[in-house]
Amino acid sequence: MLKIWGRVNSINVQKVMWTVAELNVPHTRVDAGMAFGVVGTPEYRALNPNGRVPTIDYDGFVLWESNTIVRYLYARHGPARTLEESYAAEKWMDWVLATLAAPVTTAFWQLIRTPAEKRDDGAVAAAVEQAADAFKIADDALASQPYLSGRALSMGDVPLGCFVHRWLNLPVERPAHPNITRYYERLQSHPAYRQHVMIPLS
Ligand SMILES: N[C@@H](CCC(=O)N[C@@H](CS)C(=O)NCC(=O)O)C(=O)O
Repeated sequence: MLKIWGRVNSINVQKVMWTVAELNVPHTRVDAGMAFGVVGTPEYRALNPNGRVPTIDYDGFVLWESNTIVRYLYARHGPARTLEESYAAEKWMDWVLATLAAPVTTAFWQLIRTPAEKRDDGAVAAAVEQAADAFKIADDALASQPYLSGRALSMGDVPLGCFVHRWLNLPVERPAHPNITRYYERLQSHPAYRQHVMIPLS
């Protein structure tokens, strides 16, 4: 049986929860992180020395790093793929980590998890500009195909799909990215996305 540790409002946990629901993998989930604690206990640190979420234990195989967990679950339970299909998805997963995650996360933490009087407006403005530039790259890619690595949803869509929900629900002015907007609508046709990713930002 698959066991997942992590609170549901963590974007990295959402990647895993969306994946297990999308692939119909039986699982249990334990709240952990932030107000739930757990991540500081010696037992948890023995599983994940980073003290972060998510962590999984799948029949005794322990794994952390959300993108790696998504890759593992798709390899174990996802549809068969060619090498090229796999790497087309891998590219976007790494791109989100390397290029998109930091500015969206800065804007999210400033606007959603920082009291107004403590906010750094300059940091928000810089992060929003950087995120908008990065989203333009994904917007261009989605002009010619419905999903990031082709005609069907794949693991390559999981990190971006989670960040798209955050980005489009932040209280900021953002440039129009029509293909990203259509992509967000398309993702909403997946019940697992609606259930695990489309939750209010907190
Ligand atoms: N690179 C790691 C990052 C993990 C991470 O930073 N998780 C955050 C939540 S999104 C966390 O554990 N925060 C501390 C907490 O929840 O207590 C991954 O993708 O799994």
